[in-house]
Amino acid sequence: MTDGVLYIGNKRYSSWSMRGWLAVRLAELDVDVRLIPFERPGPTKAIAALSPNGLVPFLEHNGARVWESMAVCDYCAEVAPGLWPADRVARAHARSISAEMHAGFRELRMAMWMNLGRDFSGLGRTPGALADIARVEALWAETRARFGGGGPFLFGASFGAADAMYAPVVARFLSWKPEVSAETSAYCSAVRAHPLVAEWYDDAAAEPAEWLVEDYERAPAG
Ligand SMILES: N[C@@H](CCC(=O)N[C@@H](CS)C(=O)NCC(=O)O)C(=O)O
Repeated sequence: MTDGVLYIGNKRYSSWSMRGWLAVRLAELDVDVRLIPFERPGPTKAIAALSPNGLVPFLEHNGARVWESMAVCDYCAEVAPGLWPADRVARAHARSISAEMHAGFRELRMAMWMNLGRDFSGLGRTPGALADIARVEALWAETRARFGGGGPFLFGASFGAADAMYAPVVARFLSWKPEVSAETSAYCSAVRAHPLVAEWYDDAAAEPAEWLVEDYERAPAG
């Protein structure tokens, strides 16, 4: 008997699920993970029926019901405070960049969706997506310069909630290969090599062919 359930969508596509799952795993919550494959056209009925906002991730843990990936990160950080930096100033910065991710980068998310199994090199470079990428690169560089000296992640040696919030952006950069700085590439490599990110990718690669969604597999017009 576990302490609850984390509901997620397809690992291949569901960027918000990836954030919630990473936070839950970093905090080592003892929950069952139930993956509900997306139906298209959506919304997915089984997700709509169980989750308060009709979306995943959705976490039920010891009586708590938590939806929205930022809330899942914050809940997990109550259990495992190390998910946010210990220092007040660094923690404020981590929360700010994570909230910026949660609320924004819409053009990037629309033009370069997450598909862990495809190489969409060179595609999706709309002006809005490129502007979002420039902002992501600037905020990663600033964060690493101020707080990341001790290791390869945003706040140094340990992969925390802010890295979890940006891991699906890394995944997009790896699939769509926009032109980025050497510093950005190094951060992407570090995130991709993290054992939990590697586990998520491996699970995504093992998903059955029936779960593939044609719209997310088709390359956009170059
Ligand atoms: N703001 C939400 C966004 C969650 C979201 O958009 N989830 C998508 C999957 S990535 C979803 O559940 N879609 C339902 C569907 O496609 O049926 C969060 O941060 O958790």
